[in-house]
Amino acid sequence: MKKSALLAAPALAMAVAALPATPAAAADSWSFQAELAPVNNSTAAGSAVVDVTGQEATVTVEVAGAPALFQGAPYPHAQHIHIGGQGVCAPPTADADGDGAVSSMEGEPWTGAIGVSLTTAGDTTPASAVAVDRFPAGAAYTYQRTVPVDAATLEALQSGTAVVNVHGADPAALSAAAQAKVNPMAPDLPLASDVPIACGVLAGSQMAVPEGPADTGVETAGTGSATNGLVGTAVLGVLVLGAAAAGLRRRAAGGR
Ligand SMILES: [Cu+2]
Repeated sequence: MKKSALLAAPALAMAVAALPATPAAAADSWSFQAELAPVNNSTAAGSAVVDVTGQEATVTVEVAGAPALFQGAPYPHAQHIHIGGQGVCAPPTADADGDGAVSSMEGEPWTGAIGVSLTTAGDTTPASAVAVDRFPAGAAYTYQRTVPVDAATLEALQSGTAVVNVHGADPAALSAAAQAKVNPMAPDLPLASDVPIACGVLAGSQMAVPEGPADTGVETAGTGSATNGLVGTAVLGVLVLGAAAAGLRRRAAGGR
């Protein structure tokens, strides 16, 4: 019995070693999701999905409960993928100047700087951080656009440190001190236009699936795991064949 197990083991090990390379078609595409939760005492919330293929990402952002109007017009809500920080939304304690609001600048050590500006048209680099005429506006919206992603943004997404921030607070919801300040990135606008109202950390669904022999189950979805399932069956086949062959050899040697 011991001998047959030993004979079967190398065949299994070889088959398993080939597993991680099998879903090669999925190697340059990933999906990331974030639940956007209210920050800075806002009522805004929603979700973000970032589907990366190669050097492009289709980004979908859904927001509801945001301030509707700003100076009588639909309130433009700047939205970005922040990268290079700690990969968390800024906590209330990030309010360094004590005005009751955590501005983008104050939150940057946590969220990171802007990697992608999720504009509705044109440029999507950090240069468009406050391009208020090219962001979705109003109390609720669904945004979808395919944008370029650079290496730094892709790295942040893959390491789980990319953070989606939606900006544009209701001035009336801020303290008098915060209301009196200007947006440091656009001094003709009030600080309120900069203050984050919803935030979420992007987590990769595919990244959560570990590669290796343990991942041959049927619980996970997608083409990658379907392939794994097939390979898993093949591994089992190899094992059965190996054991059968070993059994035959053992029987022949034993003479029974
Ligand atoms: Cu931002």
